[in-house]
Parts: sequence; C-alpha cells; structure tokens
Amino acid sequence: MFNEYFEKTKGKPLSTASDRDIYESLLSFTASHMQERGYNAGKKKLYYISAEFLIGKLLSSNLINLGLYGAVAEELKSVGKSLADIESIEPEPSLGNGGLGRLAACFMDSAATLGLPADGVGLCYHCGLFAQKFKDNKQTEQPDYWIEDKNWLNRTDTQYAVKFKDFTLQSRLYDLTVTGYGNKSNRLRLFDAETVSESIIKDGIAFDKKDVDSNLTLFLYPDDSDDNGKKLRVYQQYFMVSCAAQLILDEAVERGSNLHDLADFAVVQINDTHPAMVIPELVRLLTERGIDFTEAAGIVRNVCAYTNHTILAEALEKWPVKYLEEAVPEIMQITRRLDLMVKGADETCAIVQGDLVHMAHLAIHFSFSVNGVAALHTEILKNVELKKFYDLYPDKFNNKTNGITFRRWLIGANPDLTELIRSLTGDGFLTDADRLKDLAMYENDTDVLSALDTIKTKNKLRLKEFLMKKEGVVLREDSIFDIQAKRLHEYKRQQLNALYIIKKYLDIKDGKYPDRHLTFIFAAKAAPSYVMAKDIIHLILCLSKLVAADPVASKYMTVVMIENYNVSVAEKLIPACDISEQISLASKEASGTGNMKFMLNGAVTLGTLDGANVEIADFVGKDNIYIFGKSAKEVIDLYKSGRYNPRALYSKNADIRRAVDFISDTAMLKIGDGTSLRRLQSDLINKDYFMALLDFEDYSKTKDKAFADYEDRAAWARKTLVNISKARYFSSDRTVSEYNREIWKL
Ligand code: 26Q
Repeated sequence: MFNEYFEKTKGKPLSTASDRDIYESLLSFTASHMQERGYNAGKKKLYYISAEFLIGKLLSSNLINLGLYGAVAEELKSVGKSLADIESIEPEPSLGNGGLGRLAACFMDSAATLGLPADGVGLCYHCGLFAQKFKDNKQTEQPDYWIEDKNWLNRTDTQYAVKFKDFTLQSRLYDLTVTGYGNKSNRLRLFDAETVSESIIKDGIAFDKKDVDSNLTLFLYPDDSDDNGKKLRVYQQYFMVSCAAQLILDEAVERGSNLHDLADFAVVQINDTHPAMVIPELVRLLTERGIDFTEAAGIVRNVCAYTNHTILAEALEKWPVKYLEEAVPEIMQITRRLDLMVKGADETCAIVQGDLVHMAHLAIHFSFSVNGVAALHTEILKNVELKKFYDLYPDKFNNKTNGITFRRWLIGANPDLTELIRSLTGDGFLTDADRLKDLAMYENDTDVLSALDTIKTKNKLRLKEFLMKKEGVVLREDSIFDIQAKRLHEYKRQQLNALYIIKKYLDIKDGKYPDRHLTFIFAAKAAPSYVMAKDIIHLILCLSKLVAADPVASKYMTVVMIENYNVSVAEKLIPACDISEQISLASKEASGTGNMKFMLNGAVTLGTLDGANVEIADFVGKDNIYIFGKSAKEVIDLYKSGRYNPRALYSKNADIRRAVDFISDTAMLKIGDGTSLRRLQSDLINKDYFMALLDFEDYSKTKDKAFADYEDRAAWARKTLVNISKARYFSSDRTVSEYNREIWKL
C-alpha cells in the first residue's frame, strides 16, 4: 500500500528513494490513515492539562496503533530499505523531563485506545528538554530543536489572547493526533505564542529571560535557578492555563453547556501543580461571562481534579506573591479571594502564606479529587505530607497507581517478546493486559524459559550494536546487564550504585573476581543548575574511564553512562536489561514507571520498598525481586528524629569508608575534576541527605545475591517470566480505566 502511495505522490519508485524521502512520505501516509472523529461531540470530555507530554517519536507508535507496522516494514524490506533506519531520522519530541511527562503520554495512548473523549492540553515548546553532551566527563547542554518542516503538528486557526499585566500575547493552537490501538484517536492540543523567536538563543541553552514575548514557549521548563527563570515559569504556566481554560469553555458551550452546568460537560485533570492556575483562571472567565464569584468557585471545584506526583518538599511549587502580582495581578486577586473562602482555623492549610502562594494548597481546596500515584505514595500523602488536608477532606483523597502503555513498551520496544507472548497466549493481551495471566502456566516449561533467555540475548545484541555506533563502547552479551536509567537526582541514588561499583572495582583489584562479567549501565540527565547531580554524573563518567583503562578490571566489568537519555534510548535499553535498579530512598519516589517498563520486558528488580516497587513486590513475591534497605516508615522517623549521622557510618564501616575514600583517590584525580569529586565526597560524609550510606551494606549484599542467583539460568528465566506476567497490572489501560470509573466518569 505504501509502495503505491509513494510512487503516486512522489512520481518515482520506492527503491530509488532516499531514507529522508521515505520518512517524509511516511508522515503523510500515516496521517492519511488516521480516522477523523467528531472530537467535540458527545457531552462530557476530559481535559488533561500538563506542562509536559513526553511523547517520544511517533512514527512507529502510530504505525503500530494503525495496524500498519508489519506491512510497511515488509514493503520497505522488499526494496532493500529498513524501517528501523527510517525511524531513526525522526527527531524525538522530548517535551517532558521524566516520569510525569511520560505518564501523560501513556495516558493519552490509553485514553484513545479505550475510546474515551480526552484532550491533552499543553505547550508547544520549540525546544524539548536540552540535549545532553559529555565534555571532559561532565554534562553540557544544547538546545534540542525537534520541529522540522515536515512534522506531526497541525496548525489550526484557533487563537486566544492571553492578558498579562503589561502586555497581551496571542496564542496559536497546534493539534497533534494521538492514535490509540485500533485507530481510535484523540488530540494533544499544544499552544504556542505567536511572538516567540528562536534567534534569541545564545551559547548553549542561554537566552534573555526577561524577553518574555520572544521566549515564552522556546524551552520546556527553563532553568529556575534564578529569579528571572522562576518568573518565566509563572508566565509560561499562566499562558498555558489561560489558553486551556478558554478552549474548555468555548468547547463546552459548543457542546451545549450553559456554563452553570460546566461539570456535566468538562473534567479537568491537573497534572501536578504546574497547571494549578487554571483554577483562578476558570473562575475569572466564568465571572467575566456573568456568573457570580461564589458560584464560579463552586463550579470550578466540581470540574477540577488534581494529581500529586511528588513528596519532595523542594519540588512543591510555591510562588512569591510579587511574581504573580507582576505577571498576572488579576489572578493574584482571585487567588486571595479563593483563599478567604477556605480560611479556617488551620493556617498551615492556607493558600497564601506570608509572601508565598502554595500551589498544591490551591489545587487541593479547589478540586473534587486529589490522588497519589502509587499505594504507598497515597498513604504517605494522607498520613504525613498532606495529613491536615486529609483530615479536612477525607473523601477527596484516592490512589491511582501509575501504568505504562504496552503498545510502546512491549509491542514497539520488544517485538520478539511480543511474538513469543502472542504465540503462547494469543492476541488478546494487546488490548487486554490481563491476558498476560496465561503466561504463568509456562513457569516450568523449559522451551519457553529458554526462548525467554534467547530473546534477552538478542535484545542485548541489539543494544550492543546501538551503543557501538552511538558511544563507541563494546558490550559483552554474555555479561549481566545492570541498568539504572532515569533522571539524575540524589533521592534516586545513582551515587549508591556508583559506590557499589567502586567496591567491585576495588575487590577486583584485590583479586576477588566476580563469577561473570558485569555491565553497569547508567542513563540520566541532570537539571542544568543541579550541582550535586552533575557531580554524580562526573563520578560515574570518571569510573567508566578508570575501569575501561584498567586491563584487569575491564576483563570483569564495564561501566557505561549513555549520553542524552530519552524515550528512544529507553526503548533500546529496557528490553536488554537483566537487573533493573530502582533504589530510591524509601518514601521519596512517588511511584516510578521505569520499574514497570523493565519488569514488563523481563528484568528483575533490585529495589527499595518505595513507590510502586511495593506493589511490584506484592505481585511477584519475594523470590522474584531483590528488596533491600530501610522502610519508608523507618526513613520518615529518622528524618523526624534528626539523628541520621553519615559520618558515624563512614567511621564505623570499613567497606563504606574504602568506597567513599576512593572518590578522591589519586587514580580518580588523574581522570576527573578534584573540586567536583571532593564536593560529592564531602557531601556523602557530612550530609548524605538521601541516606546512601545508610543502605549501602544491605544494597551490596542484596546485589551480590542477585548476581549469584543469575548463574542458575533456568531459575532466573522463571523469575523473568513471573515478572512479565505480573506486569499486567501496570498497564496504563488499567490506570486510565480507574481514573475514568472513579474520577472522570466520561
Ligand atoms: C517544579 C518547580 C520549578 C521547576 C520545575 C518543577 C518540576 C518539574 C518537573 C517539578 C516536578 C517535575 C517532574 C516530576 C516528576 O516527573 N515526577 C514523577 O512522576 C512520575 C509519574 O507519576 C512518578 O512515577 C515519579 O515517581 C515522580 O518522581
């Protein structure tokens, strides 16, 4: 079919075309197969507002969902072309930082697949998350342009005026069709500012932060380390929610709402606090359209639902009153009036406190639903972090454990495993993840277990080839692949993993060799202004150089840090993984979703009882997961007591001391930057806010056990089978169905 289409539209045969020609033609071919459906039909509709949609490349995902992937791949193969090569041409839209943005993308896929009327609403950033480049073993940042002349965006005629204090910006809406499995589509509605200009980007990702009309939608989350950065974030957020609110009201009226009954026509899911200003903005627009303030506030409360994605206090947004007054004084005024409506005895629940606006408080008071993203996370919100709010509104709080779309993370990323599951259980699992249950009966089937092992090796070979081209490193497919791929953050504790690697290295230097070659893979970006995170990257890159240059150590281990981790890299890494590192300090990771992707692809988790790891452990049972470390409760109590003392651990425990001391060993200083290495070392000894030293011993012991267990190949394959089968619960189809049944009611 594509063959014909190409010849007809391009006037030449496919066999003589360049990959770029084919890629561009595939864009329009694919788009022409997407079914138009009445996007503003029906009554109630969901608006999922999010500052991030980490959608990743769309070509193969769209082809899969349209049911065209296999046929197109075959056609291309028959003329000597490879769909994989053509996919690699597509620039990746990295319109998100990590989990929260990727979750939004998975939800769009699932909502479309389930046939739910749901729009995603966000910003059309000209540059996605910065491109990471390593220089002198350190991270540097480059702008990441992703919009080429031929792209997936549909420019629309929809425009809104967004009024700031001193000026008004004109927006334009770009729609992106989100194809669900079986060609049921929804739309991602991305707003851009007409005045934005890429010419103001200078020197990496620097730009004039005061030049708001030229820079508003240039970047995803501009650096917020200085005041101008923070202000810009306020401008961005207001721009996003004002466009969203205008769109929501216009469409609801078109569907027959008189606005008093808005809650029957629209539900707004607020993805973390970033879009929380939609609350005062909706109130403003409703009053502008003649509804009185108190009624408007009540309507908005019945329309909005809020998802919390974080427990870290420093990630909870609090905006200085003066920023809001400077950018959007009317919104500040409305926020104060909303605050007065909820003023009770407890000052700590107030929205405006001193000179700060607490965005989470605004979102909780004026939503009808507040949810956490994993069972443990929701319990911590209810009983610790947001206890006062839970006491006020017990009925609002609910849990929705995260999920991932199996279309991208299984069918797309792991075609061989998909085929094996299909041959064993039939096609049902593609739309009904529960069918993965049927895999369980093969637990003792040696053919199936060895097929799983063969597939893993094949995926390792694929990764090997990819990394050979991308980084020039050579992996060994007979090695154990131990992978930690996620944003770089102290609470995720890549430093703990690095300390283990140092220990292994020193053991090898002492003549204690592992049974098998070990491959430690990291992939992570650090926020550009996050010094400690960058220090950890530096440590890992130095270790990787140290090991590579050591003739003995390199025989037993390899350390790789992959540059520029993004969705496409994840799709290559995850299917090749044996051990999935999910080692956050218990109580700190709200859920995690990488943990789900890895298990679905037959990796065994090495993790703490944190976030969704708790549910993973419950499902797979203790023989099929490696759990270590202090519990969330112990950690929370330890913080409360203020008694954590890393220096005491360092002094007492020789293993810890040996590993920590090595960070500034002369061998390391020869490779790395002493200031950075010493800063990290001193932080570990004196602060260690995320308690890496506390869990080090248990982590080492448990990791050694996992490596030892790997040698019983049949038993290991059984573990991977159980993990794949139990991953069914973590389908985002299940998550989105729960949101719909209990919150959206579409
Ligand atoms: C806040 C203020 C100023 C600037 C930036 C931010 C900011 C930006 C991004 C705060 C938070 C984020 C992203 C958070 C995030 O990705 N959270 C993750 O959400 C996942 C989906 O629910 C969870 O699985 C992860 O556990 C959680 O860390």
